[in-house]
Amino acid sequence: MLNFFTTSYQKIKSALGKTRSLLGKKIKNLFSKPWEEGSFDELEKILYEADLGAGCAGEFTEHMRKFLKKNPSASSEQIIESLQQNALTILEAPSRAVPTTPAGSDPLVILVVGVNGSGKTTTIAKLAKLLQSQNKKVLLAAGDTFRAAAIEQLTTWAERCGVEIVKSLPKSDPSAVAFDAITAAKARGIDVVLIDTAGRLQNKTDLMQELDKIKRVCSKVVPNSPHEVFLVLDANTGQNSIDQAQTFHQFTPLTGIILTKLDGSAKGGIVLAIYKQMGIPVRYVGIGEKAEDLMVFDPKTYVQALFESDEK
Ligand SMILES: Nc1nc2c(ncn2[C@@H]2O[C@H](COP(=O)(O)OP(=O)(O)O)[C@@H](O)[C@H]2O)c(=O)[nH]1
Ligand SMILES: [Mg+2]
Repeated sequence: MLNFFTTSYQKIKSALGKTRSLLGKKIKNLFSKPWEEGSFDELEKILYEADLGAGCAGEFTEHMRKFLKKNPSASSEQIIESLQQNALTILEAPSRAVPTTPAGSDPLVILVVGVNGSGKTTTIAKLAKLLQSQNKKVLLAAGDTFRAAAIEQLTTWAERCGVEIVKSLPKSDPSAVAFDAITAAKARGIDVVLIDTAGRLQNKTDLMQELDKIKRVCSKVVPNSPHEVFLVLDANTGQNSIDQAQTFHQFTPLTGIILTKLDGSAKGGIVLAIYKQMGIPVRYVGIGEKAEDLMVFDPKTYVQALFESDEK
């Protein structure tokens, strides 16, 4: 169990446990054997299995080839460090995301999208809790009007976190909910509005167009809003999450990705593949089902934890 003093490094390290057992230990074993040509293929395979994606795994292997040519007698610690540095270079490359900022006293409007079950509603509760801890006044908009249960779920979270919620009847127009929520937020001096949406499959054009309508309505109440569009992705989805991200991005330019269920996923390397292929930053990671199980994504901590094996 995590205790109160657990650092964020330990938290991310433990959330990446499954991925690390695929990656860190295997890489360490690989580099403790005499290096030969076949080792490059082995390295690429290890990286691929941790879901870094073919492009990223290939690039890392190429990087290693150059590094070892220049530093033929590098220790395994130096090699790991060089892999970490390469990963950091990927995560710190310029991003394609263009968030906007609210003007004057306007609330910050965040639209949360993603497929069913990815963790949108839970993540909204977690974000609300995080923002509250920064003394922000938060309001939730129950924009997933598709199922009554979704509205109830968000209501329960709002009560638990002690934040305001604007909701409507099941099957009502989600853009009307967004309109009411942002209007209320402006009137009540709210700092951040978090809009939940129905889980949509990325191939359902009508649902994607509904997102477009929500966005148009947002910008009518607060110009340039939504300021952020977060796509929630389940880390277990692996490479398919790149397809999801690409399709969503096409319909609704994303400003960030929230990767949920990193705890228990062996595919934590997907963060690198997403960044490499999409250029959209992972902003937060979900590491459990409770309201406090959300972390601001920090590339340095992530990269360090990802490649570290337990034995020093
Ligand atoms: N282990 C774990 N479970 C999560 C995380 N985020 C969400 N879940 C669970 O995933 C399930 C679906 O979440 P929900 O928020 O309802 O997804 P939505 O359909 O996208 O709104 C719920 O059982 C959540 O408790 C996470 O970071 N870790
Ligand atoms: Mg939901």
